[in-house]
Amino acid sequence: MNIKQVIIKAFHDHPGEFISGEELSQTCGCSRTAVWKHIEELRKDGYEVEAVRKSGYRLIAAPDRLSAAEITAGLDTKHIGQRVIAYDEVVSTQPLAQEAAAKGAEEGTLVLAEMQTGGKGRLGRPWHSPKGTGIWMSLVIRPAIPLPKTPQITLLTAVTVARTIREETGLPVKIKWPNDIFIGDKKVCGILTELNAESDRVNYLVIGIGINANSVEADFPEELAAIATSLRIESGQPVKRAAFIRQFCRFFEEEYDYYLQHGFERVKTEWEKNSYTIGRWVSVQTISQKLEGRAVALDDEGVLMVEDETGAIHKVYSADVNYRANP
Ligand code: BTX
Repeated sequence: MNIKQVIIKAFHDHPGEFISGEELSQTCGCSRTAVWKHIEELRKDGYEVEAVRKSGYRLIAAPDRLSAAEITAGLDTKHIGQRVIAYDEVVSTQPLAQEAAAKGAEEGTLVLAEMQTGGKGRLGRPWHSPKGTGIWMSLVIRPAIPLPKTPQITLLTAVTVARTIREETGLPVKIKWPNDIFIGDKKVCGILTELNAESDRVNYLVIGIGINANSVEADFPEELAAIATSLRIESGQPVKRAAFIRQFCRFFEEEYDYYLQHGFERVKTEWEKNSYTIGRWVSVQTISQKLEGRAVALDDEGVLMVEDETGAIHKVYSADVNYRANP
């Protein structure tokens, strides 16, 4: 941690309290003048800090910016989110996270940006990522699992995002196969998992997560207005993005550690419980086939099972699913 990060952490550890210059200088291992200079820099970054002679410094308000210091201050995970690479504007966080992973970035590294000019969805689709409104982040993980199990990680991520939204906002969320989070009939989050592997060994996964956090209706272009929503639109409250990300990191680590030790069962149950898809009549387009039927369950590996009109069960590994009125 650099000195600014240490000061921010100290403020987070003492909410609403004054911390003396002397105490901060000891915590940071630098002079009181150096503390003062760093406080000035924090002010330039948008932090509102009160300074009172003899009492010290007190944080009045932190900016809603996704800096590494804001996210890691008070984050009590072992790995997930402990290293954050934060940008103002990027094309997409995905290739940056892949590059970091290829250079050895440790498990749990988060790459995020205030804005993406070329945010990526699945199958080359765009992901609209305007400035300062969302959570656009890519998480690097290195699970020791066989290649065919990697789609389970997308389902695990969806379950974790859903839980975080519920806990942080109280909103009712549903997961749409395989990786969209919906509130009502509108998408609030998309997940894109990319993989680097050799034969049967996973080197790393980069999980891209896009959450419309504080967007207002005017932030969505016309083509998204009817299909997209944000946490703020739904709850009427702005979301504290750094706190949201910390909570996501905690839940992800808990779920991921459990999964690595005990397998997929818990994610499967949780996914089915939160599913928008199970029980619905769907039309499925894979690379090789098109079929219609009722989505009945996930199998033990996380594959979607669809029962057609003849009662035959089809396994859907990777596909786009559209919803139909029940026949
Ligand atoms: P997807 O292919 O399931 O969804 C893309 C589709 O969703 C688009 O074609 C469009 O219809 C719709 N869409 C685009 N932007 C939004 C939005 N902001 N809200 C709701 N709907 C939208 C989902 O792909 C995977 C998205 C991952 C995004 C993250 S952000 C961090 C990381 N970096 C990056 O470039 N991508 C990931």
